[in-house]
Amino acid sequence: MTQTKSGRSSTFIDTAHVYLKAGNGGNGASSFRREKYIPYGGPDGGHGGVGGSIWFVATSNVTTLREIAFHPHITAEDAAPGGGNRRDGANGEDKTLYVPLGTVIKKDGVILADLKEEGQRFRAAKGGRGGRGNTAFKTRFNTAPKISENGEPGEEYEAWLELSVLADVGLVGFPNAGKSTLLSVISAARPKIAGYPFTTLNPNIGMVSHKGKSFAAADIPGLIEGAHDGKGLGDVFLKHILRTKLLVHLVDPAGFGDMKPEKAVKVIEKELKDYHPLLGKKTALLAVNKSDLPEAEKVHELLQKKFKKREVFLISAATGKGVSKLLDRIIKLLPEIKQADLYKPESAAAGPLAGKTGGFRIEPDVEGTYVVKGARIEKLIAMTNFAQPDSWDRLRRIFRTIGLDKALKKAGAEEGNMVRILNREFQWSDAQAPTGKPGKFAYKYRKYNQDYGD
Ligand SMILES: Nc1nc2c(ncn2[C@@H]2O[C@H](COP(=O)(O)OP(=O)(O)OP(=O)(O)O)[C@@H](O)[C@H]2O)c(=O)[nH]1
Ligand SMILES: [Mg+2]
Repeated sequence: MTQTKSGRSSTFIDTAHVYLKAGNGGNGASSFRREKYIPYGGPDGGHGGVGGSIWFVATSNVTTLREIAFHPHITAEDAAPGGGNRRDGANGEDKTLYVPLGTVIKKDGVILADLKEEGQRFRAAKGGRGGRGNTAFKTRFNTAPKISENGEPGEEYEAWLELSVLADVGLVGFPNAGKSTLLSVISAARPKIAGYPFTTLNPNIGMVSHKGKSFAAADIPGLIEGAHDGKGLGDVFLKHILRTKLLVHLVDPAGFGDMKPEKAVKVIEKELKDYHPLLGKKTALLAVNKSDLPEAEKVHELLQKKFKKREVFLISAATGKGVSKLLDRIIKLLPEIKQADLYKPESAAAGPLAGKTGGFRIEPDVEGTYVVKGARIEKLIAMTNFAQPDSWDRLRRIFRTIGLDKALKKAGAEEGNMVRILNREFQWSDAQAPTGKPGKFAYKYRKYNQDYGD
Protein backbone atom coordinates (compact mmCIF):
# COMPACT_ATOMS: atom_id res chain seq x y z
CA MET A 1 0.00 0.00 0.00
CA THR A 2 1.36 3.38 -0.91
CA GLN A 3 1.47 6.11 1.67
CA THR A 4 1.10 9.81 1.19
CA LYS A 5 3.24 12.31 3.06
CA SER A 6 0.60 12.74 5.70
CA GLY A 7 0.87 9.05 6.44
CA ARG A 8 -2.57 8.39 5.09
CA SER A 9 -3.19 5.60 2.71
CA SER A 10 -3.53 6.94 -0.79
CA THR A 11 -5.54 3.97 -1.97
CA PHE A 12 -8.63 5.04 -0.11
CA ILE A 13 -10.11 8.17 -1.60
CA ASP A 14 -13.49 9.37 -0.51
CA THR A 15 -14.01 12.53 -2.56
CA ALA A 16 -13.71 13.25 -6.25
CA HIS A 17 -14.27 16.42 -8.23
CA VAL A 18 -15.22 15.49 -11.76
CA TYR A 19 -16.15 17.09 -15.04
CA LEU A 20 -19.02 15.36 -16.82
CA LYS A 21 -19.87 15.72 -20.48
CA ALA A 22 -22.52 13.53 -22.00
CA GLY A 23 -22.47 12.85 -25.73
CA ASN A 24 -23.97 15.33 -28.16
CA GLY A 25 -26.94 14.30 -30.20
CA GLY A 26 -26.22 13.82 -33.89
CA ASN A 27 -27.27 16.50 -36.37
CA GLY A 28 -30.32 15.84 -38.46
CA ALA A 29 -29.83 15.70 -42.22
CA SER A 30 -31.39 17.85 -44.89
CA SER A 31 -31.59 15.76 -48.01
CA PHE A 32 -33.93 14.93 -50.86
CA ARG A 33 -34.71 11.71 -52.56
CA ARG A 34 -33.05 11.62 -55.93
CA GLU A 35 -33.77 8.69 -58.15
CA LYS A 36 -34.24 8.22 -61.82
CA TYR A 37 -37.88 8.48 -62.91
CA ILE A 38 -38.95 9.79 -59.48
CA PRO A 39 -39.28 13.55 -59.80
CA TYR A 40 -39.82 15.61 -56.65
CA GLY A 41 -38.68 12.72 -54.51
CA GLY A 42 -39.38 14.62 -51.30
CA PRO A 43 -37.30 15.10 -48.17
CA ASP A 44 -35.45 12.04 -46.90
CA GLY A 45 -32.99 13.43 -44.33
CA GLY A 46 -32.68 11.10 -41.35
CA HIS A 47 -32.52 12.08 -37.67
CA GLY A 48 -29.35 12.30 -35.66
CA GLY A 49 -28.67 9.63 -33.05
CA VAL A 50 -29.00 10.13 -29.29
CA GLY A 51 -25.79 11.04 -27.46
CA GLY A 52 -24.42 8.69 -24.82
CA SER A 53 -25.31 9.37 -21.18
CA ILE A 54 -23.10 9.12 -18.11
CA TRP A 55 -24.30 6.76 -15.38
CA PHE A 56 -23.08 6.07 -11.89
CA VAL A 57 -23.86 2.64 -10.50
CA ALA A 58 -23.39 1.67 -6.87
CA THR A 59 -21.66 -1.61 -6.18
CA SER A 60 -20.07 -3.29 -3.19
CA ASN A 61 -17.24 -4.45 -5.45
CA VAL A 62 -15.72 -1.00 -5.30
CA THR A 63 -14.73 0.56 -1.99
CA THR A 64 -13.06 3.82 -2.94
CA LEU A 65 -13.49 6.70 -5.38
CA ARG A 66 -9.83 6.38 -6.33
CA GLU A 67 -10.30 5.41 -9.97
CA ILE A 68 -12.71 8.25 -10.57
CA ALA A 69 -10.66 10.82 -8.66
CA PHE A 70 -7.63 10.02 -10.80
CA HIS A 71 -9.60 10.16 -14.05
CA PRO A 72 -11.91 13.08 -13.43
CA HIS A 73 -12.62 13.97 -17.03
CA ILE A 74 -15.62 11.83 -17.85
CA THR A 75 -17.25 11.84 -21.25
CA ALA A 76 -19.77 9.73 -23.11
CA GLU A 77 -19.76 9.20 -26.83
CA ASP A 78 -21.31 11.65 -29.30
CA ALA A 79 -23.97 10.30 -31.63
CA ALA A 80 -23.63 10.10 -35.41
CA PRO A 81 -25.54 12.46 -37.71
CA GLY A 82 -28.48 11.39 -39.80
CA GLY A 83 -28.00 10.79 -43.52
CA GLY A 84 -29.94 10.80 -46.74
CA ASN A 85 -32.37 8.07 -47.64
CA ARG A 86 -33.93 8.38 -44.16
CA ARG A 87 -30.88 6.93 -42.49
CA ASP A 88 -30.85 7.79 -38.78
CA GLY A 89 -27.50 8.30 -37.08
CA ALA A 90 -26.20 5.73 -34.61
CA ASN A 91 -26.60 6.51 -30.91
CA GLY A 92 -23.54 7.35 -28.83
CA GLU A 93 -22.53 4.75 -26.30
CA ASP A 94 -23.34 5.35 -22.64
CA LYS A 95 -20.56 5.54 -20.10
CA THR A 96 -21.02 3.68 -16.83
CA LEU A 97 -18.88 4.28 -13.75
CA TYR A 98 -19.00 2.12 -10.65
CA VAL A 99 -18.96 3.78 -7.26
CA PRO A 100 -19.01 2.42 -3.71
CA LEU A 101 -22.26 2.17 -1.77
CA GLY A 102 -22.72 5.42 0.11
CA THR A 103 -21.61 7.72 -2.69
CA VAL A 104 -23.37 11.07 -2.83
CA ILE A 105 -23.29 13.08 -6.06
CA LYS A 106 -23.51 16.84 -5.78
CA LYS A 107 -23.72 19.74 -8.15
CA ASP A 108 -23.23 23.26 -6.80
CA GLY A 109 -23.65 21.86 -3.31
CA VAL A 110 -27.01 20.33 -4.11
CA ILE A 111 -27.41 16.59 -3.78
CA LEU A 112 -28.44 14.98 -7.04
CA ALA A 113 -28.21 11.39 -5.92
CA ASP A 114 -27.42 9.31 -2.88
CA LEU A 115 -26.47 5.84 -4.05
CA LYS A 116 -27.06 3.41 -1.24
CA GLU A 117 -28.43 0.22 -2.74
CA GLU A 118 -26.48 -2.43 -4.59
CA GLY A 119 -26.98 -1.83 -8.31
CA GLN A 120 -28.69 1.55 -7.84
CA ARG A 121 -28.21 3.61 -11.00
CA PHE A 122 -28.17 7.33 -11.55
CA ARG A 123 -27.96 9.10 -14.87
CA ALA A 124 -25.74 12.03 -13.97
CA ALA A 125 -25.51 13.55 -17.43
CA LYS A 126 -28.02 13.00 -20.16
CA GLY A 127 -26.94 12.55 -23.73
CA GLY A 128 -28.32 15.06 -26.24
CA ARG A 129 -31.35 14.21 -28.31
CA GLY A 130 -30.76 13.75 -32.00
CA GLY A 131 -31.57 16.67 -34.29
CA ARG A 132 -34.51 16.00 -36.56
CA GLY A 133 -33.87 15.53 -40.24
CA ASN A 134 -35.82 17.48 -42.81
CA THR A 135 -38.38 14.67 -43.11
CA ALA A 136 -39.75 15.93 -39.79
CA PHE A 137 -40.36 19.43 -41.10
CA LYS A 138 -42.53 18.49 -44.03
CA THR A 139 -45.93 20.12 -43.86
CA ARG A 140 -48.82 20.68 -46.20
CA PHE A 141 -47.44 24.13 -46.92
CA ASN A 142 -43.81 23.18 -47.18
CA THR A 143 -43.33 19.85 -48.83
CA ALA A 144 -39.67 20.43 -49.48
CA PRO A 145 -38.27 21.83 -46.23
CA LYS A 146 -34.60 22.63 -46.17
CA ILE A 147 -34.58 22.60 -42.39
CA SER A 148 -32.84 20.18 -40.12
CA GLU A 149 -31.94 20.52 -36.48
CA ASN A 150 -28.53 20.18 -34.98
CA GLY A 151 -28.16 17.59 -32.27
CA GLU A 152 -28.84 18.69 -28.72
CA PRO A 153 -25.58 19.14 -26.79
CA GLY A 154 -25.01 16.52 -24.09
CA GLU A 155 -25.37 17.69 -20.51
CA GLU A 156 -22.16 19.11 -19.11
CA TYR A 157 -21.19 20.20 -15.60
CA GLU A 158 -18.81 19.73 -12.72
CA ALA A 159 -19.86 17.36 -9.99
CA TRP A 160 -18.56 16.44 -6.57
CA LEU A 161 -18.67 12.84 -5.45
CA GLU A 162 -18.50 12.15 -1.74
CA LEU A 163 -18.33 8.76 -0.21
CA SER A 164 -19.47 8.05 3.28
CA VAL A 165 -19.06 4.41 4.00
CA LEU A 166 -22.34 2.67 4.61
CA ALA A 167 -22.33 0.31 7.54
CA ASP A 168 -24.85 -0.60 10.21
CA VAL A 169 -22.30 -0.75 12.98
CA GLY A 170 -19.23 1.41 13.49
CA LEU A 171 -16.30 0.28 15.61
CA VAL A 172 -14.68 3.17 17.42
CA GLY A 173 -12.06 3.65 20.08
CA PHE A 174 -8.51 4.74 20.76
CA PRO A 175 -5.81 3.29 18.52
CA ASN A 176 -4.71 -0.20 19.46
CA ALA A 177 -7.98 -1.06 21.23
CA GLY A 178 -8.48 -4.05 18.95
CA LYS A 179 -11.09 -2.74 16.51
CA SER A 180 -9.51 -4.33 13.46
CA THR A 181 -8.97 -7.58 15.35
CA LEU A 182 -12.66 -7.68 16.23
CA LEU A 183 -13.70 -6.99 12.63
CA SER A 184 -11.43 -9.76 11.38
CA VAL A 185 -13.01 -12.19 13.85
CA ILE A 186 -16.65 -11.39 13.13
CA SER A 187 -16.38 -10.95 9.35
CA ALA A 188 -14.36 -12.06 6.37
CA ALA A 189 -12.61 -8.68 6.23
CA ARG A 190 -8.85 -8.87 6.68
CA PRO A 191 -7.73 -5.49 7.97
CA LYS A 192 -4.15 -5.01 9.06
CA ILE A 193 -3.62 -5.72 12.76
CA ALA A 194 -0.55 -4.70 14.72
CA GLY A 195 0.51 -3.80 18.22
CA TYR A 196 1.08 -0.14 17.51
CA PRO A 197 -1.28 2.82 17.19
CA PHE A 198 -2.65 3.94 13.83
CA THR A 199 -2.35 0.59 12.16
CA THR A 200 -5.60 1.19 10.36
CA LEU A 201 -5.30 4.09 7.94
CA ASN A 202 -8.63 3.85 6.19
CA PRO A 203 -12.02 2.40 6.95
CA ASN A 204 -12.57 -1.32 6.49
CA ILE A 205 -15.97 -2.86 6.05
CA GLY A 206 -17.00 -6.42 6.69
CA MET A 207 -20.27 -8.29 6.42
CA VAL A 208 -21.14 -10.02 9.65
CA SER A 209 -23.46 -13.03 9.78
CA HIS A 210 -24.78 -14.06 13.14
CA LYS A 211 -27.67 -16.40 13.91
CA GLY A 212 -29.27 -15.94 10.53
CA LYS A 213 -28.99 -12.16 10.59
CA SER A 214 -26.41 -10.12 8.80
CA PHE A 215 -25.15 -6.56 9.01
CA ALA A 216 -22.22 -4.51 7.81
CA ALA A 217 -19.60 -3.33 10.27
CA ALA A 218 -16.96 -0.69 9.67
CA ASP A 219 -13.67 -0.29 11.45
CA ILE A 220 -12.35 3.25 11.32
CA PRO A 221 -8.88 4.46 12.23
CA GLY A 222 -8.28 5.05 15.92
CA LEU A 223 -9.44 8.32 17.43
CA ILE A 224 -7.45 10.49 19.80
CA GLU A 225 -8.16 13.63 21.77
CA GLY A 226 -8.75 16.48 19.32
CA ALA A 227 -9.76 14.10 16.52
CA HIS A 228 -12.80 16.23 15.68
CA ASP A 229 -10.37 19.08 15.09
CA GLY A 230 -8.17 17.06 12.79
CA LYS A 231 -5.70 15.50 15.23
CA GLY A 232 -4.42 12.07 14.32
CA LEU A 233 -6.42 10.54 11.50
CA GLY A 234 -9.70 11.15 13.22
CA ASP A 235 -11.83 13.77 11.60
CA VAL A 236 -11.33 12.58 8.04
CA PHE A 237 -12.93 9.32 8.96
CA LEU A 238 -15.52 10.34 11.51
CA LYS A 239 -17.88 11.17 8.68
CA HIS A 240 -17.83 7.52 7.76
CA ILE A 241 -19.61 6.53 10.94
CA LEU A 242 -22.19 9.29 10.69
CA ARG A 243 -24.54 7.00 8.82
CA THR A 244 -24.13 3.94 11.02
CA LYS A 245 -27.04 2.83 13.19
CA LEU A 246 -25.02 1.76 16.16
CA LEU A 247 -21.54 2.21 17.56
CA VAL A 248 -19.42 -0.29 19.40
CA HIS A 249 -16.89 1.55 21.46
CA LEU A 250 -13.94 -0.68 22.22
CA VAL A 251 -11.95 0.02 25.35
CA ASP A 252 -8.43 -1.15 26.03
CA PRO A 253 -8.18 -2.16 29.71
CA ALA A 254 -4.68 -0.73 29.73
CA GLY A 255 -6.04 2.66 28.80
CA PHE A 256 -4.25 4.78 26.24
CA GLY A 257 -0.81 6.05 27.16
CA ASP A 258 -1.14 7.55 30.64
CA MET A 259 -4.87 7.79 30.31
CA LYS A 260 -7.01 5.49 32.45
CA PRO A 261 -9.77 3.58 30.63
CA GLU A 262 -12.52 5.55 32.34
CA LYS A 263 -11.12 8.85 31.16
CA ALA A 264 -10.41 7.35 27.75
CA VAL A 265 -14.08 6.49 27.30
CA LYS A 266 -15.09 10.08 28.08
CA VAL A 267 -12.52 11.51 25.70
CA ILE A 268 -13.73 9.40 22.78
CA GLU A 269 -17.36 10.19 23.48
CA LYS A 270 -16.60 13.89 23.59
CA GLU A 271 -14.77 13.67 20.28
CA LEU A 272 -17.77 11.99 18.69
CA LYS A 273 -20.17 14.59 20.03
CA ASP A 274 -17.94 17.51 19.06
CA TYR A 275 -17.68 16.23 15.52
CA HIS A 276 -21.42 15.95 15.07
CA PRO A 277 -24.23 16.04 17.68
CA LEU A 278 -25.79 13.00 16.01
CA LEU A 279 -22.74 10.93 16.83
CA GLY A 280 -23.18 11.82 20.49
CA LYS A 281 -26.76 10.60 20.40
CA LYS A 282 -26.12 7.35 18.61
CA THR A 283 -26.59 4.20 20.63
CA ALA A 284 -23.14 3.10 21.67
CA LEU A 285 -22.28 -0.19 23.32
CA LEU A 286 -19.16 -0.14 25.43
CA ALA A 287 -16.99 -3.20 25.16
CA VAL A 288 -13.90 -3.76 27.24
CA ASN A 289 -11.59 -5.75 25.00
CA LYS A 290 -8.63 -8.00 25.78
CA SER A 291 -10.48 -9.85 28.55
CA ASP A 292 -7.54 -12.25 28.66
CA LEU A 293 -5.44 -9.50 30.23
CA PRO A 294 -5.36 -9.61 34.05
CA GLU A 295 -6.74 -6.10 34.63
CA ALA A 296 -9.66 -6.48 32.19
CA GLU A 297 -12.25 -7.79 34.63
CA LYS A 298 -11.67 -4.99 37.11
CA VAL A 299 -11.90 -2.38 34.39
CA HIS A 300 -15.16 -3.91 33.22
CA GLU A 301 -16.64 -3.72 36.73
CA LEU A 302 -15.47 -0.17 37.15
CA LEU A 303 -16.96 1.02 33.87
CA GLN A 304 -20.20 -0.75 34.62
CA LYS A 305 -20.37 1.20 37.87
CA LYS A 306 -19.39 4.54 36.35
CA PHE A 307 -21.71 4.33 33.38
CA LYS A 308 -24.77 2.83 35.02
CA LYS A 309 -27.16 3.44 32.17
CA ARG A 310 -24.84 1.95 29.60
CA GLU A 311 -24.40 -1.60 28.52
CA VAL A 312 -20.82 -2.63 29.06
CA PHE A 313 -19.53 -5.87 27.57
CA LEU A 314 -16.38 -7.78 28.31
CA ILE A 315 -14.86 -9.47 25.29
CA SER A 316 -11.67 -10.75 23.83
CA ALA A 317 -11.37 -10.12 20.15
CA ALA A 318 -8.29 -12.36 20.09
CA THR A 319 -9.84 -15.43 21.71
CA GLY A 320 -13.43 -14.74 20.69
CA LYS A 321 -14.65 -14.87 24.29
CA GLY A 322 -17.82 -12.80 24.87
CA VAL A 323 -18.01 -11.82 21.20
CA SER A 324 -21.11 -13.89 20.52
CA LYS A 325 -22.99 -12.18 23.36
CA LEU A 326 -22.08 -8.79 21.94
CA LEU A 327 -23.32 -9.84 18.49
CA ASP A 328 -26.57 -11.13 20.05
CA ARG A 329 -27.20 -7.67 21.42
CA ILE A 330 -26.31 -5.97 18.15
CA ILE A 331 -28.74 -8.00 16.04
CA LYS A 332 -31.44 -7.43 18.65
CA LEU A 333 -30.87 -3.65 18.65
CA LEU A 334 -30.39 -2.97 14.94
CA PRO A 335 -34.01 -3.39 13.84
CA GLU A 336 -35.15 -1.12 16.68
CA ILE A 337 -33.19 1.86 15.43
CA LYS A 338 -35.39 4.28 13.59
CA GLN A 339 -34.33 5.31 10.14
CA ALA A 340 -35.55 8.82 10.88
CA ASP A 341 -32.89 9.33 13.55
CA LEU A 342 -30.08 8.64 11.15
CA TYR A 343 -27.88 11.16 9.44
CA LYS A 344 -28.87 12.21 5.98
CA PRO A 345 -26.41 13.94 3.68
CA GLU A 346 -27.37 17.56 3.30
CA SER A 347 -27.44 19.89 0.39
CA ALA A 348 -25.43 23.03 0.91
CA ALA A 349 -28.12 25.20 -0.59
CA ALA A 350 -31.73 24.39 -1.15
CA GLY A 351 -33.12 25.38 -4.49
CA PRO A 352 -34.38 24.05 -7.74
CA LEU A 353 -31.95 21.94 -9.67
CA ALA A 354 -30.11 24.02 -12.19
CA GLY A 355 -30.95 23.50 -15.81
CA LYS A 356 -34.65 23.06 -15.24
CA THR A 357 -35.67 26.67 -15.65
CA GLY A 358 -37.91 27.31 -18.59
CA GLY A 359 -38.41 30.74 -20.11
CA PHE A 360 -35.58 33.20 -20.44
CA ARG A 361 -34.30 36.38 -18.88
CA ILE A 362 -32.63 39.36 -20.43
CA GLU A 363 -29.54 40.86 -18.85
CA PRO A 364 -28.09 44.10 -20.18
CA ASP A 365 -24.40 43.69 -20.92
CA VAL A 366 -22.06 46.41 -22.18
CA GLU A 367 -23.79 49.39 -23.82
CA GLY A 368 -26.01 48.23 -26.64
CA THR A 369 -25.72 44.52 -25.93
CA TYR A 370 -28.29 42.28 -24.28
CA VAL A 371 -27.62 38.79 -23.09
CA VAL A 372 -30.51 36.36 -23.16
CA LYS A 373 -30.22 33.44 -20.79
CA GLY A 374 -32.34 30.39 -20.18
CA ALA A 375 -31.95 26.66 -20.58
CA ARG A 376 -34.59 26.30 -23.26
CA ILE A 377 -33.59 29.18 -25.45
CA GLU A 378 -29.93 28.21 -25.22
CA LYS A 379 -30.78 24.70 -26.27
CA LEU A 380 -32.74 26.09 -29.20
CA ILE A 381 -29.69 28.06 -30.33
CA ALA A 382 -27.41 25.07 -29.98
CA MET A 383 -29.76 22.97 -32.07
CA THR A 384 -30.23 25.47 -34.87
CA ASN A 385 -28.38 24.84 -38.09
CA PHE A 386 -27.41 28.40 -39.03
CA ALA A 387 -26.26 27.36 -42.48
CA GLN A 388 -29.88 26.87 -43.56
CA PRO A 389 -31.93 30.00 -44.35
CA ASP A 390 -35.12 28.08 -43.53
CA SER A 391 -33.80 27.29 -40.08
CA TRP A 392 -33.33 31.03 -39.69
CA ASP A 393 -36.97 31.66 -40.46
CA ARG A 394 -37.98 29.04 -37.99
CA LEU A 395 -35.79 30.62 -35.31
CA ARG A 396 -37.27 34.08 -35.94
CA ARG A 397 -40.73 32.64 -35.69
CA ILE A 398 -39.94 30.95 -32.40
CA PHE A 399 -38.37 34.12 -31.00
CA ARG A 400 -41.57 35.92 -31.81
CA THR A 401 -43.81 33.22 -30.35
CA ILE A 402 -41.99 33.00 -27.05
CA GLY A 403 -42.12 36.78 -26.73
CA LEU A 404 -38.43 37.52 -27.05
CA ASP A 405 -38.99 40.39 -29.47
CA LYS A 406 -41.42 42.13 -27.18
CA ALA A 407 -39.26 41.53 -24.14
CA LEU A 408 -36.21 42.97 -25.87
CA LYS A 409 -38.12 46.04 -26.89
CA LYS A 410 -39.39 46.47 -23.36
CA ALA A 411 -35.85 46.09 -22.06
CA GLY A 412 -34.90 49.06 -24.26
CA ALA A 413 -33.31 47.36 -27.24
CA GLU A 414 -32.84 49.66 -30.19
CA GLU A 415 -32.09 49.33 -33.86
CA GLY A 416 -28.68 47.76 -34.35
CA ASN A 417 -28.22 46.59 -30.78
CA MET A 418 -26.61 43.22 -30.20
CA VAL A 419 -28.38 40.28 -28.66
CA ARG A 420 -26.25 37.46 -27.39
CA ILE A 421 -27.51 33.96 -26.72
CA LEU A 422 -25.11 31.20 -25.78
CA ASN A 423 -22.17 31.58 -28.20
CA ARG A 424 -24.04 33.45 -30.93
CA GLU A 425 -24.63 37.13 -31.38
CA PHE A 426 -27.44 38.71 -33.33
CA GLN A 427 -27.92 42.22 -34.51
CA TRP A 428 -31.40 43.27 -33.62
CA SER A 429 -33.44 45.38 -35.89
CA ASP A 430 -36.98 46.66 -35.70
CA ALA A 431 -37.07 47.10 -39.44
CA GLN A 432 -38.42 44.75 -41.99
CA ALA A 433 -37.36 41.19 -41.70
CA PRO A 434 -35.97 39.69 -44.91
CA THR A 435 -38.85 37.29 -45.25
CA GLY A 436 -41.38 38.66 -42.81
CA LYS A 437 -43.97 41.33 -43.00
CA PRO A 438 -43.10 44.95 -42.27
CA GLY A 439 -42.87 45.79 -38.64
CA LYS A 440 -41.64 42.39 -37.55
CA PHE A 441 -38.29 42.27 -35.93
CA ALA A 442 -35.32 41.05 -37.81
CA TYR A 443 -32.14 39.49 -36.62
CA LYS A 444 -28.90 39.66 -38.45
CA TYR A 445 -26.41 37.35 -37.02
CA ARG A 446 -22.79 36.83 -36.36
CA LYS A 447 -21.21 33.89 -34.71
CA TYR A 448 -18.90 34.21 -31.79
CA ASN A 449 -15.86 32.14 -32.29
CA GLN A 450 -15.38 31.21 -28.72
CA ASP A 451 -17.75 30.08 -26.05
CA TYR A 452 -18.41 32.29 -23.10
CA GLY A 453 -17.17 31.19 -19.74
CA ASP A 454 -20.58 31.06 -18.13
N1 LIG B 1 -4.26 -9.74 24.51
C1 LIG B 1 -5.08 -9.33 23.56
N2 LIG B 1 -4.62 -8.57 22.55
C2 LIG B 1 -5.49 -8.17 21.60
C3 LIG B 1 -6.86 -8.50 21.63
N3 LIG B 1 -7.45 -7.95 20.57
C4 LIG B 1 -6.50 -7.27 19.87
N4 LIG B 1 -5.30 -7.39 20.51
C5 LIG B 1 -4.02 -6.85 20.07
O1 LIG B 1 -4.05 -5.44 20.16
C6 LIG B 1 -3.22 -4.86 19.15
C7 LIG B 1 -3.99 -3.86 18.36
O2 LIG B 1 -5.02 -4.49 17.63
P1 LIG B 1 -5.74 -3.84 16.37
O3 LIG B 1 -6.89 -4.69 16.07
O4 LIG B 1 -4.73 -3.56 15.31
O5 LIG B 1 -6.19 -2.48 17.04
P2 LIG B 1 -6.97 -1.27 16.36
O6 LIG B 1 -7.94 -0.76 17.38
O7 LIG B 1 -7.51 -1.66 15.07
O8 LIG B 1 -5.80 -0.21 16.22
P3 LIG B 1 -5.64 1.02 15.18
O9 LIG B 1 -5.93 0.50 13.83
O10 LIG B 1 -4.25 1.46 15.33
O11 LIG B 1 -6.61 2.07 15.63
C8 LIG B 1 -2.73 -6.02 18.31
O12 LIG B 1 -1.43 -6.37 18.73
C9 LIG B 1 -3.70 -7.13 18.63
O13 LIG B 1 -3.13 -8.41 18.48
C10 LIG B 1 -7.31 -9.32 22.72
O14 LIG B 1 -8.49 -9.67 22.83
N5 LIG B 1 -6.40 -9.68 23.63
MG1 LIG C 1 -7.08 -1.02 13.24
